[in-house]
Amino acid sequence: MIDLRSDTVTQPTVAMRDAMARARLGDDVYGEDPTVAALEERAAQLMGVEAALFMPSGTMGNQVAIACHTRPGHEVVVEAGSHVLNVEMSTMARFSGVLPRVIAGQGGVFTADQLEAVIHPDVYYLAPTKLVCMESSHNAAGGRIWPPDGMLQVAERARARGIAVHLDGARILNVQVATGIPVRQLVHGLDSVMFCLSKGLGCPVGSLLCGSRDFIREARAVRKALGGGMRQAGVLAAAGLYALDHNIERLAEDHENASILARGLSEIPGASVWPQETNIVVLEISGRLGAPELCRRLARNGVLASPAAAGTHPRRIRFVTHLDVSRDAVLRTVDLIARELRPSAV
Ligand code: TLP
Repeated sequence: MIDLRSDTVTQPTVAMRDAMARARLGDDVYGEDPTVAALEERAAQLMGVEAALFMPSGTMGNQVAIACHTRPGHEVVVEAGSHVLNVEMSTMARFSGVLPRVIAGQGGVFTADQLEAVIHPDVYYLAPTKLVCMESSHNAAGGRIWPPDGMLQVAERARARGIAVHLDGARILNVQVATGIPVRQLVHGLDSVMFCLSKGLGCPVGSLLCGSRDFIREARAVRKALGGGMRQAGVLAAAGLYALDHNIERLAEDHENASILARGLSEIPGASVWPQETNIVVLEISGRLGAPELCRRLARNGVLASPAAAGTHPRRIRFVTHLDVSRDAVLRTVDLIARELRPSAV
């Protein structure tokens, strides 16, 4: 099987499993797991912030950040296609009691002026705008990178209005590798950043929430309240340390494979491809065959891909490259799709 549904499907390598098996462990709820502590310190250094907290998932990382930056009744500014808005099961309403204020961005990105336009003035009868969330790379926009200058401008405008800034940086290390800009520079000046180990970095589980020491102290309590206190979690953190040592630079291969895939698909009649910047490729198909049917046909031939945006768009398919997908697998995928979309086949 060639599994292009997501970069979450990667299997830990033998070397990663070996690092996990050798990890020194303790009870992290007591603050006694040395491997978790080492990972958190490493993540904080990488992001250029004071502290970090190991999270079971990216969703929990984002939602704990929202809970810490807001109080019930506040508004959170998000982009229309963002993961926090669309794929986290309304958790910001469920757990934090906040309302999303949605901006329709372009390619997942909005401007400082668009932000300014939705910030409520400070009057008692309007909900206070307290947080803005950005996402880079942007999943639903096809792995698009939020241009670093634009991100800085949004953050500065937010800060000038007393609004905190959180980055859903599930794939921010893909952005570092694609742009060549060190991640600590990309996230400079933000109040919190979540990044995932369980995506292109190849870990079985885990994300990190990063920010100031005070923010992380509060986040630790909220994580525990949500049931996210983990015990001998060093066995998972060891995978994270291994990934930060070995799997960042190799993301360039995933980007290269995604670009080969994008180029190959764009040459197929009846297919068009969104601009590809990192490890996600979105294909749009015209003709009689819809995305669900094409995915079924691909699966029968050993290639897994997902209808994009959880199937809400019937003609879009998302492909994600990762460390278990070779160049050869990508070339075979292009050939298969070309065959399936041949006018005589559809
Ligand atoms: N994304 C998953 C699915 O939920 C769509 C995927 O296959 O891409 N932020 C972003 C930008 C994400 O893409 C994801 C996961 C998350 C947060 C949540 O991470 P997890 O799955 O660890 O809760």
